[in-house]
Amino acid sequence: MMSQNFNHPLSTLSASEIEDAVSVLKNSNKEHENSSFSYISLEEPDKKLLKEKSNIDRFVKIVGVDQKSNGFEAEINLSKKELLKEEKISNKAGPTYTLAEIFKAIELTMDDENYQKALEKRGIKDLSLIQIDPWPGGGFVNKNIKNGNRALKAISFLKDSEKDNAYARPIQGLIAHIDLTENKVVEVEDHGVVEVPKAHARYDKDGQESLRENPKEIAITQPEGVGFSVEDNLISWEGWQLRASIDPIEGLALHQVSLNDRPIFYRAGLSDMVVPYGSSDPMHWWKAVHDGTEYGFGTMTNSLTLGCDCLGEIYYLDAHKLAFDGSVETIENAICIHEEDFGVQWKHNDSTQMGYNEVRRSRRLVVSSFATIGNYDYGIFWYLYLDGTIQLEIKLTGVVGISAFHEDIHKPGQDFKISPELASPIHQHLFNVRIDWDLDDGDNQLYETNVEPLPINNANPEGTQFQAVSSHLTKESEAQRNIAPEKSRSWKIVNPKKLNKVGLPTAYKILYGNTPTLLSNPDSPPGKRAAFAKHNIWATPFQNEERSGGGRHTVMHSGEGGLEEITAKDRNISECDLVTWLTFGVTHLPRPEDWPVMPVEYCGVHLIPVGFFDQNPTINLPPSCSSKSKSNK
Ligand SMILES: [Cu+2]
Repeated sequence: MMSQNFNHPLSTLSASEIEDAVSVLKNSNKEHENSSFSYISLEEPDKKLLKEKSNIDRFVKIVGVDQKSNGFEAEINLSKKELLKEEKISNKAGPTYTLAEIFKAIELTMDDENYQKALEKRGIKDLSLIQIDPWPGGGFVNKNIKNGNRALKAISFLKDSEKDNAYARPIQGLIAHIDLTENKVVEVEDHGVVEVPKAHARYDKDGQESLRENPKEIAITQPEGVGFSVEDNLISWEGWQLRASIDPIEGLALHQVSLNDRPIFYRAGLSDMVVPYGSSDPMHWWKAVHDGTEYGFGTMTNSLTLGCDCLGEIYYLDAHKLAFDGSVETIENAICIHEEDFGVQWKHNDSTQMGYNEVRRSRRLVVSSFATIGNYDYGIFWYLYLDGTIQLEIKLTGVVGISAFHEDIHKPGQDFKISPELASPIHQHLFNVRIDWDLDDGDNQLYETNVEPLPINNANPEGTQFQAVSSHLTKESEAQRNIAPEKSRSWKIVNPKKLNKVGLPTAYKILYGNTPTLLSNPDSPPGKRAAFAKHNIWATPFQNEERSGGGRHTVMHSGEGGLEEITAKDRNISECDLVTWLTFGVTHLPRPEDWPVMPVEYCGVHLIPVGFFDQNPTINLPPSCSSKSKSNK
């Protein structure tokens, strides 16, 4: 158990630290007895200070909404047990919704007469099986919501039993608008009755007609023990060192990632994400939720189950969070750490030496977590490899957005039939990951490389030649770039002061596969609110308070504080404490196979050493083969 004293300035917050912080806040300001809380987060110490000394005071931030529905942010010195400052947050760009607000929206909707009448029109009288899903009220704010008030929109589904999957039976056409500040439903939009779909679509085992036979068990065992060690939240493995934590907004965050005592990056986390919908369906066209800043992605982190979520020899880290009512909730097994075999690392079969075969196996360290935000589940998986590669993979699963299908409402290309009665709208999931680089312990530069064919001329008479062209991106405006697979475009983080054996600066490459950018019009509310998603890469000189791609507080906001504003000064980034903001994701065209629950879809980015090492860093791997493997011979 963690004691009240933290082990390291980047140790995760303990339950007792959260309790202390809440009592400091409530003792300093009695009004907070009735506040509801969005989250508590560790105010990470200045990294320069952290490099110099480890005895640093501990600071936290508590964010929430007071009884009058005004947002607040309080900074507390935990070491001195004192409230440093408290600020009101403008509700024009307000703090993350609290669970109390979500419950309130559900209750107000349930009790609303117009809502009940609209249900009656659909033949629904029993409210006990209605599921109401509140969605953020920003972006397209209902005309009856007063300027500066907090709001939610609610859509509904009908279950037929406790265990039913409500999403199979959407109540089409009905949207309730809730003013959280005024405590009332201000409008029930009704776009007309469409029959509630009849078919059920459960995804639990009891909901299936039959189950296939149990597949033969795959047991991952490590009879000699695992190859990694964990102390507090510090993880060590094969030369890698890093800390892992759950940030209430970003979810799984990595800190101080180094390899063989050479720093690579100081911090990486999901700065924001957005899920914009592209359908004209009245139930969906306005949706563009920022799951990080609007709902608190990290606060929705799952407790993982051994052998199901994580297979093999697992080390778990717990996380503690501040619940809306001021109590502490522990998320057991929030972060899963384990090793995975990853096929062949390198191989050569030398045909000149009678097929003499050298082969080494690859493995990776996996640090992962899952968060569920409404109907969707997102896995954040960081992989560290023996060859210096770092991979971030996001896994998307859960239940897609749905409507009761109607041929007058739904359009091919925008709405996809996923069952005879259901249509699912086209949409995107766009993630923005902020990486604060510290490559080889110094200031860094950013380069873009494109591979281009050379013109036919005397030097290239047959037109066979092509070349890589690298350019140094020296200003924020130059570093707002998109992928170009036809040019094998990539970006490189460089430490100009550290040279490798061939005399070139050490570097890491940012490599994407296929990934989209935002498809909403740039002048539309989602285009402005999620401007970070317009480019696959942005770069800025480090500023501690610049942490969120969409803006620090995005509830009801119209785009304040996001990357477009952050980079508006067009600062110099030619050689600095460099931060990159990487946007990637998927454009989701739902298919029948996504129903009733979506098989995992993957997206992400690779960070690959380029001249960071002088040769293949896995050349010294011993040629050991697994003694436990069996074959038919
Ligand atoms: Cu999707």
